[in-house]
Amino acid sequence: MRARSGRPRRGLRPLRSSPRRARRARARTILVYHPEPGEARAYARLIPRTRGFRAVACATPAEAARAIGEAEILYAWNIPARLLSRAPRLRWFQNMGAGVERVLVPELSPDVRVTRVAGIFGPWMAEYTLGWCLWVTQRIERFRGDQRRRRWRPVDPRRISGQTLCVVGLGDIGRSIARSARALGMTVVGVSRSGRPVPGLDAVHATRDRARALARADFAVLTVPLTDETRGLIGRRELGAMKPTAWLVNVARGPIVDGAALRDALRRRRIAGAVLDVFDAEPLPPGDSLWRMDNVAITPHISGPSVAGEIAPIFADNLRRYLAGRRLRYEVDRRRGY
Ligand code: OXD
Repeated sequence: MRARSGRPRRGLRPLRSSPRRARRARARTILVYHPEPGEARAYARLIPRTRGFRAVACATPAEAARAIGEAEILYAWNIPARLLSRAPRLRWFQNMGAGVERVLVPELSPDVRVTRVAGIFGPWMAEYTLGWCLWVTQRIERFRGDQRRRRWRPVDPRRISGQTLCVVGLGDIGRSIARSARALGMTVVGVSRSGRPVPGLDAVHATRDRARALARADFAVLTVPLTDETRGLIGRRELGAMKPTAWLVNVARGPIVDGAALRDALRRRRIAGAVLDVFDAEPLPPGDSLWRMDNVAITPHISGPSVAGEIAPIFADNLRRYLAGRRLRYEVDRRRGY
């Protein structure tokens, strides 16, 4: 998630956001945590005024450590896990992103409800995925290189229409990518736990048959959450099943792919290349061999940016539900991990 604040919407009045004020007051506390101060304030400003509550915006672990003991609601991105064991009043954690593997840690009490963001990243990630697929089929890298050398070397682009995209993970993000790919005339095959058919997809395979789905792909995109079940989901066997002309796009999480198997497949050109937005370690260390591979495109975890203005309505709706004792939207099943 790359954070980008949206403008405060009209009608929402800013909440006071000083940790000291919050500690003094008796009001119930919504702790807003984001490592970028401007973002923390932007998210806090967009919380609807709610009687009896105040929002405390924190951008450093030290600030959050002072306020977390009071927090009943945590609205956060990337809060250090150690702080979660110091939150005796915490009842609800609204994550500002889609993936919750860093939230579901032993430090978080099992009684805390966790919600995530869904329904907004799909269109961003569809544009990212298809943009990079078109980068391949339109041979953009080659023509830009030729331009830099003032070389005139005609070669036809390839049509993306008719190519096969394999979408591994058919949650809202995967389905959004699938819809956009179909609109460009691609054949779309999916992989899901159940393998149940999904309208608009040409075929859906169960996870255990993922190698068969990947074998059909000209492009494969990973959109599954990181859980015990999906760690290492794409390894030597799956990469070995792919066509040597196929590209892998990872917008999910680095550890879903076996890193050694991926580097090996890329080095030996077992697959044509990879577009990687996520990594085991982020930022990707400067010495990592992926930086040097000419069949790898690297982006710094930006495929699904969190924009405060897009996430605010989800939080506001959940806050209303929380106060009314109703079911929260996008509540995480902590046993399943998403
Ligand atoms: C997220 C992310 O989880 O961007 O939303 O990584």
